[in-house]
Order: sequence, then structure tokens, then C-alpha cells
Amino acid sequence: MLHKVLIANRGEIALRIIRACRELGIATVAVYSEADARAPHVREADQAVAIGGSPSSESYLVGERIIEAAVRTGADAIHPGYGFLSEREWFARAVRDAGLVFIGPPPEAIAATGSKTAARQLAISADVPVVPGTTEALRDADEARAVAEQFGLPVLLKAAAGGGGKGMRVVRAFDDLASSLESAKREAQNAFGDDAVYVEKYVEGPRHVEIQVLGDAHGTMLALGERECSVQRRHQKMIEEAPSVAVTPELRRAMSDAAVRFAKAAGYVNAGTCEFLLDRDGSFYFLEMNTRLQVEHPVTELVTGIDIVQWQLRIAGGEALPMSQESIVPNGWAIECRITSEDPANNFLPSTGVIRYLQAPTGPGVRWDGGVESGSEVSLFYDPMLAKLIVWAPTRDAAIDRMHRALLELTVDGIDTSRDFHLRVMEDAEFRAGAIDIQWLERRLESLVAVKPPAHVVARAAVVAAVLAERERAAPRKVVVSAGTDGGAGSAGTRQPVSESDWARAARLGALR
Ligand code: MV4
Repeated sequence: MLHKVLIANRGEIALRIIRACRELGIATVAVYSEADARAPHVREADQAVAIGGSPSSESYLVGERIIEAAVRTGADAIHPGYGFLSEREWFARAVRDAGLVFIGPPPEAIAATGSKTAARQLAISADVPVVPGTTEALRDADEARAVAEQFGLPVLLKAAAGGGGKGMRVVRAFDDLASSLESAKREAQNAFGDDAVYVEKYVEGPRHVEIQVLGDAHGTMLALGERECSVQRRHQKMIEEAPSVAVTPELRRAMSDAAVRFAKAAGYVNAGTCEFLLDRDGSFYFLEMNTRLQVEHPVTELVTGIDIVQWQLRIAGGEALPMSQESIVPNGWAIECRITSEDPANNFLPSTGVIRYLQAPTGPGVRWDGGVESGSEVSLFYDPMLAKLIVWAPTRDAAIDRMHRALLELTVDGIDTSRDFHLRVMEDAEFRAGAIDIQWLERRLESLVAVKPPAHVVARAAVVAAVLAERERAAPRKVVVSAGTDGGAGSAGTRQPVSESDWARAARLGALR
């Protein structure tokens, strides 16, 4: 049983972990950088320790200072959240060496899954399907050519130390092999300090489907079903859902069994995720294991009813999982939209500034996992994800409708966000049909961000906005109208791009006068 947990993270995930601790009667210690001195996670924890300057290299990435803070405050465990130190083998080891519990897998399991080539070998040994290819780094271009001839083009060169698509090259012609290998090796060396590159057959147009696993220290390993994560841009996921339209109960069982076999072979304990490519023909291939709590864990929580973060804490405290695999069946549908401080209309350029006003959606089936509030300053020091908006409904159609409704309720004033982009996705016919793959978003992006309100709506709303601007002077921040950057007739003094749904809402509000 844990008594006090230090949370080595910030933002929404720090708050998520504080909430789980509080529900279990565990005391919490936050750590914070200079920029985060007034952040919500600092206020919500029972104690807080300043650990350094604003750049994460001076604070959230300084393992020894974080461990020191845990020892000093009498914490018995550290939860790393995601990102930062969460998948660093040395940190998990250092936490253990300091006599503390690392709330995550043993360092040996992080090591066993860290290299992609080693993970592929482990998968093969556990009878888990991988994409045809090599399990060793390529020696030279001649070997690359021989392998490509064996599997057929196109092939994908991948960095063994890889992640996030760095050091990856699709090769569609034999003549390009040598130069692609050179550039992949150079990029891998720069990104990871390791130029090992191997080769796989390239799978065209697959989905990214991952399986959440949860294992205790007593030999039980459970699969909590899949998440569909194909809606991503430049290897950044934007929308996730559970379950996946492409996964039948039979496929779920097969993928779940494969994930459990892999996790057991890796000596895994605690929450982890096996990533797969799901081909159009229904075959699936193991890609890699993420040895942390993931951003998108809430969609799994909502369809399984299992609180993954609570179980991370209980497992770290030595408890055994009481559920049976057969009892874990997804119920209904959950969707998550990542609300980021990026401007979709401007190539997702990061937006900074003070959040003048924030209104989070509420109501039936809505969950807001946020890390900011009205008055928060959004800087370039950290990840642009401000919050996750997650909904649950009995069916996928109802979940999409609910997400659209919740997004309409969301107001973030003062900075640009991805909100309008998410509204457009919820309105998209292909998305509603579930016809998505890992390239879908990039194909569709232009039409998703280019939507402009019809002229008659703008004309009507211009009048309404003037009324609301007047009302805002009377009751500041109760009503906020988004208006175009051109300072057009409808401007209420904000700089947020406007969607037609904003105008429609402004018109509705105006009609109440
Ligand atoms: C692939 C692939 C197609 N074929 N492997 C990208 C990041 C890394 N984790 C694995 N990735 C891919 N591996 C083969 N053999 C396509 C991708 C890929 C991808 C995978 C998951 C989610 C988004 C993606 C976007 C582009 C490419």
C-alpha cells in the first residue's frame, strides 16, 4: 500500500494522477518549474516542490532533483506520467535504487522493449506477428537491396532506436535504396545517437490500433481492449476512440492475446500498450510497446469501467488484479479530442499567451481532463496539449454527436486552439463512416481547416456580435464572441478564428435579448 506519491509531471496528467491518489487516500507531492509556479497541479497537490527553471531540461527532466524531492517529502513512490522521464530505463532504476517505488514497469522491461529490433525478436519468440523484415540492423546498401528483393517493394527503413517516425524512409524504387539508407542513418544518429537502421515491408494504408494491457506483480496480465488511433498528423495523435470500428470480437481476442503474450515475454508489470498496424485485409502486426500510461488512456477507462491510473497505484503497492479477462468487454463508445494550443488554420502553428477565459464542456457523458484554467499562461516551454475532451455514449454515432455538442460548449479565449478543427472532423462524412487510416487526416486536412461561415451567417452575426460586445462590457467574460483576425464587423475584441457554429451560437444568444 502506498502512502504518499510524488508526481513527476505537469498539466492534465499530473491532475489526473492527483485525482486517482486522492480517491485512494494517498497523499500527493507535485513538482514544478518556474513557469508552473501557479499551475493547477501545484495548487491541487497536498505538497509541492520547486525543482528548477522553466525549460524541462532544468526541471521535469532532472531525475536526481525529482528523486531528492521525493526522499525529502517522505514520498514512497514516484509516478512519471507520460513524456519527460516516463520511459527512461535509468530513471526507473534510479528510483528503485533510492528505495522508492517506480509506478510503471520494471527497468528491465523498459530495456527489453526499448530497441525496435530487440522488440521484434521478442515478438517473434512470443509468436506475435510482426511486419516481414529484418531483426538486425543493416550492414550496408547491398544487404538492404537483398532484403528488399526478398520482400518486394515498397519497403520501410526504420531506426532501431526509433520512435515518432524519426529515421524512417519509405523506399519505392531500388535506385533510391542507398541514398535513403544514408539519410535514415544520418537522421537516426542525430536523433538517437545510434545509426542502426533495419528494414520492413511497407504496409500501405493501415490503421493504428493499440491494445492496453495491465499486469500485476503476481503473474496476471489483462488486455483492456483496443484503441483506434489512426487520426494523427505527423505522428501526433489528435483523436482516439475505443473500441475500433475495424475490430470484431474475434480480432479483439486475437490482438489481445498477442499483446498479453508480448507483455509477459517482456516481464512487464503495470500499465502498458502494444501498438499494432491493422492492415486492410484484417491482418495485424506488432510495432512496439509503449511502457507508460498513455495520453489516450481515458477512452479505455470509459468503455471498460476500469480506472487505469488507480490500478497503476494499486499494482505498484503490491495488490493483485481481481478481474478476469472474460469480464472485460467494451461497453458503448468513447472518443477523445486533444485540445491543443495550435492554430489549425495556420499549419498548426503553436499559439502562446494568457487564456483570458476558459469554459470547459460538461453535461451527460462528458469528461474534461484539463491542465489549464482561466488566467493560465501558455508558453512554448512544454507540449501544446492543454486538455483532453472525452465523451462516452452508447453508440459511435451518438458519441460523435455528443462530442460535437461538447465542442460547441467549449470556449477558450485568448489563444488559438484546435477546437474548430475537431468540430470539422465530427462533421466529416468519412470520419462518421469510420473510413479512416493513418493517412486519412493528412489527405483530408485542407478541406477540414478551410471551412468558412456562409456570408448570410456572418452578416447576421455581425449585428449580434455588436450586441454581445456591449453586453460583455456590462458583464466581462460572461459572454465571449470569437471573431475573425481581420477585425471584421462582428469583432468583439478577440482574435480567435471563427467557425460558423460560433456565429450560430452568437446568433442564438443574441436572439434572447
Ligand atoms: C510502419 C508503417 C507501414 N509499414 N511500418 C510510424 C511510427 C512508428 N511507430 C511506426 N510507424 C509506421 N510503421 C510498416 N512496416 C507505417 C507507420 C506509420 C504510422 C504508424 C502508426 C501511426 C501513424 C503512422 C503514420 C505514418 C506511418
